[in-house]
Amino acid sequence: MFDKILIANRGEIACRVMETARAMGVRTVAVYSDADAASKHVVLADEAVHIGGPAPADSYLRGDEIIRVAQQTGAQAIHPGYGFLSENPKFVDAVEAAGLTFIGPSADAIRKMGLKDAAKALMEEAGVPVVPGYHGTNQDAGFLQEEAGKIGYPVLIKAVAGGGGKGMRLVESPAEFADALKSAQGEATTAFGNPDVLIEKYIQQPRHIEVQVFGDGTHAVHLFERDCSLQRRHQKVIEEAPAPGMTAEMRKAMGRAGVRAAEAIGYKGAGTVEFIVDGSDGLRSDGFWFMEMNTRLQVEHPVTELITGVDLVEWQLRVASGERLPARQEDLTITGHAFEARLYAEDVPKGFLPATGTLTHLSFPAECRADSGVRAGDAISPWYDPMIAKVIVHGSTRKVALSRLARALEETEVGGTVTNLAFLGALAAHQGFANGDVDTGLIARDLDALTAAPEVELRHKAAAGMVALDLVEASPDTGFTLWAPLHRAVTLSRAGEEFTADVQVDGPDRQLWTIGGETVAAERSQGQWRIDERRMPAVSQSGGLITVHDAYGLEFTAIDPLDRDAAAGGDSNVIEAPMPGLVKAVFAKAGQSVKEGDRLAILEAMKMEHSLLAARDGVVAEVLASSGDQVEAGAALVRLEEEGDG
Ligand code: MV4
Repeated sequence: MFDKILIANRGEIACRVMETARAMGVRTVAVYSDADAASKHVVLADEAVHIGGPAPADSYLRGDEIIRVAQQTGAQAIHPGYGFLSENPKFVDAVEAAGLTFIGPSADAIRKMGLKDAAKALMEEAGVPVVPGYHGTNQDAGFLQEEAGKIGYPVLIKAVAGGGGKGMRLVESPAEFADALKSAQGEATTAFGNPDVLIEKYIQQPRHIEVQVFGDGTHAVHLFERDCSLQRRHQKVIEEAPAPGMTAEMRKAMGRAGVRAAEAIGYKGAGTVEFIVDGSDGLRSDGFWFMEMNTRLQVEHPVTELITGVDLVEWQLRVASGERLPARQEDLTITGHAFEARLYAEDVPKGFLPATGTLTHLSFPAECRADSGVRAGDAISPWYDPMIAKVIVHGSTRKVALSRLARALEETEVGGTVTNLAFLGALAAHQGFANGDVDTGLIARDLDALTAAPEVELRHKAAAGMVALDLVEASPDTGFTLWAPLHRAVTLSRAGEEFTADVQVDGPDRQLWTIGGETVAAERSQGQWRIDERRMPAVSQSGGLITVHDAYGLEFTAIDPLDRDAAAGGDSNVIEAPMPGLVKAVFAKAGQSVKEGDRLAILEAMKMEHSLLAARDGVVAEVLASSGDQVEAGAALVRLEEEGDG
């Protein structure tokens, strides 16, 4: 086994790898950017080395610098985590050329899976089912259309270099083919510098089921499947293992196909073979097809760990250090069911826009596994993926595990930023999901219900008022009776609506709150406040942002009467870039009338496109950015006329 390894990553996956390394007695070296100098992964490591600026290109993508740090610190191997350098064959070559071990597959195996058409041909040869279609080199438009006719419409055109749905076009009939092909090739050229496409039969109501494989370079085993069908715009939201509705026969067939795929490329380490499954009418043993192979440990690996009892990072370190596969196929079994929900700092009403902020409060119930790279007090910065944590649960059955997930999400508390917690909670309570009727279209179909604003009760408003007026900790010992006025009031806002909360303080343990003409009592006994006869939820405060930790976190803003505009939650006149990125499109034109929620621009950042929406109805005064601009976080893109102007 290695004595010391370097982790070429940050956040939760760097922490995850370090925890196992530590448990195995392996020392760890962290690398970090300026933005991560005090982060959790730096503190967890035995030593940490600064490698550059906050932009990934200046730090976590600097392969040469990372290799130099490994040599300097005496690390024998490099764990790449996921993202960053994890699937970069040139980095693997450089690591090996430096005499170090890459904890993962060979550069050759990564290259073989890098291009969709070549990977598909290889898999077909290895006896892995692939979607019927054309994946050859002839890119002549007339020829491709002929192939589409042979496959039968509807067909899907995909970029061979593609991923995440980029360069993908659904074609329903021959008449649409030529235009769709042109547009797919154009997008593929812009995004990947490679216009080549392949044509596939379109699978209706697809499910995404992937097989976890593990190889030693020659032989491979599989650790069963995960279902990742709950996605929003190709981003996974909730994953589970095993897949609902999976039969023993189909599991065997998929597992075998995964092992064949891994062995065909001499795979070493943890990998995932993704299949598309026709979910329109139950699962069938002949109804799954190879999509792609991810040659790394994946974000959702913990659900596999919880149902198999295997620590996949331990296996990675053992196999990379030269040990044989730690288990035979027949030793591996499934126990119970597991779910993972990805908790993000994002603004769901603003179209799931990534958010930033300092986490003034962060707590998870003891009953779940929370894999996180941040602690209370840490910032979610605009530089990286805004994932706060993965909330992971296990239960004896799917039903038990799902109720544990729902409970864990209800008991998760995040203060200091908006999150997708309520959205995750709504998914965990979704009837179709509970029935196991999952497919990749579920979220889009029920988006309105899943993103509905929660009911705010009087007691929540009173709780926010208590925080704003600093009346939670009031006690006679702190001289309460000396300074307490009989009546105080504060103006708060939530979701653009303002209200005034008026309190009559009857003593250190009793307050009467009047809000919108209704009155509730807050009473304290044995140190616990009750409002309207209900236990007061936990609360947290970050600057002017107050979070009442009920209904997945209700955010209020305290309005300072001396500084109304600043406290009202930002300037609704200006649409700003929420993070650094590339302006992909600007739809707003000066003089144009817009409605709240209208899409005014698209910003590409963190490998995703984000719609920037109008915060209110109004008229566009000025367009300050154009398509193709690289902008900083906070850059003004579109300005609306002052309300009441003109
Ligand atoms: C498909 C498909 C239907 N038929 N291929 C989307 C991203 C890329 N990795 C593969 N994708 C799809 N390929 C055929 N022949 C539907 C999708 C698809 C999808 C696949 C997996 C998970 C979510 C998805 C969401 C929309 C479309």
